Amino acid sequence: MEKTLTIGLTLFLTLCVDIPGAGGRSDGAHGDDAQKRPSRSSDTKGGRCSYTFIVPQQKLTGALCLNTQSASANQSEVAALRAELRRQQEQLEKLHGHLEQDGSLVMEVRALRKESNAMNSRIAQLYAQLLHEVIQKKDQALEQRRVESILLNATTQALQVSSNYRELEKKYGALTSMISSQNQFIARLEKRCLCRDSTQASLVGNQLWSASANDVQRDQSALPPQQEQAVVSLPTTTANSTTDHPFISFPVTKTPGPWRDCQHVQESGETTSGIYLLRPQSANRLLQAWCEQSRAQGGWTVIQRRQDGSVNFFRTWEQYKQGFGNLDGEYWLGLEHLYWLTKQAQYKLRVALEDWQGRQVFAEYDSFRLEPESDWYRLRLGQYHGTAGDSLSWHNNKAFTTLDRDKDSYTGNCAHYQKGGWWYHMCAHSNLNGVWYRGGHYRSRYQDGVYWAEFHGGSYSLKRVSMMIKPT
Ligand SMILES: [Ca+2]
Repeated sequence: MEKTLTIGLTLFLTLCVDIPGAGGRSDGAHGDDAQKRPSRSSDTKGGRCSYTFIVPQQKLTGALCLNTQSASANQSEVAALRAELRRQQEQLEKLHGHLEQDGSLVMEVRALRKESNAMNSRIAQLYAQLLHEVIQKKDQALEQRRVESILLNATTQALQVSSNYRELEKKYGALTSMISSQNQFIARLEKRCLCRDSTQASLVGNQLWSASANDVQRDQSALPPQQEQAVVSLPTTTANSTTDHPFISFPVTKTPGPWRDCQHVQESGETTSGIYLLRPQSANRLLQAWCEQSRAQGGWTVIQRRQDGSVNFFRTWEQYKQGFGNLDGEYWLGLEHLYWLTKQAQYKLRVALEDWQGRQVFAEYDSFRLEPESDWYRLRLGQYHGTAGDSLSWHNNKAFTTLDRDKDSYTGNCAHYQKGGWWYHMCAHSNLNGVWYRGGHYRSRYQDGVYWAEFHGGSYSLKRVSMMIKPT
């Protein structure tokens, strides 16, 4: 039997037990014991005793069992106590388990803290690295700005130099023009003075002219030494019966020019071959050209000449358009000039060829003109007659092609293979603007010599060639 008592009560129990043979005196004999048990009071009246237990006030958490009956009751109490003990032990074990769990948690927390510290350290390291990189990038940006500034300065300087160069060119052009007019003025003065020694006077004039014109030409540096010598040992104008030998000659003219073409020059009474100033009708442009006044009745405007390989003919459209080379040597007059010249009248073309054995032939076409640049300076050619054979009629009605402008009928660019601009078909029966090979037959991967197929075939590079035009 179990009874749960509430906490905080003072339990007062009085038990009355009948003890036979036990007198009250005995209590008196043990009065000290009574004193020693302050919580006990006794009442001996009627042979009954009573005990008073004063239980200290305490908090009872578990069940309180009271057994006053028997030993079996005590045993059950013991069993209950044991059960209680076991239960408390279990609780203890649980608590112990909790404690252990708490311990592992602590360990885990420690590990986490450690990890966190490591992470912090790593973050600090990364931050330092980042700072370093940022600083480095700033340095690089500064360096880049410095280089850009240098580049800008260099570009400005280059532009300045270019501008200066253009100014110099202008001044040079003006000086050349001035020399030209002075030369004509000298010539007129000479005539007024009725100076009989015209040969000497013309020599002076020629020297002035040759000095200026020689510089005007772009490819002057390419002239071979013997040609430079030819300039120095200038022949007299009366000796200019042929253009076989390169020389400079600016004749003293009766009229100042410019002329429409070389036939106009001839009609003006000028009979000396040389460089003259021309201005085609309706063309607002001046040009210089070599006038051939001795061969084939004269009056020929030379539009192309090859004789020593001193000028490179592998050039761009713009250069073929404007002309290049040396007027007293190898040159190309220029497609634009040709267009304006052949626009003013009907012209014929004469192609003069000479091989390495000195044999000279010619091919003439009774009409020759070019279409404008918008039609790629297309060739319009008349009937052939001559001694060289016809190697140009195949190119009639063909556009002009250069290394940078492919207008030919071939899938590739013929100018790349033949190393010069021409009115290519697919590709050519003739090309007088190819590579000037010495000695005639040449070895090359391509058919790129100066050739006229009807005269020695395509693998023979001619020694001298010239193309000239004249009104019919
Ligand atoms: Ca082509």
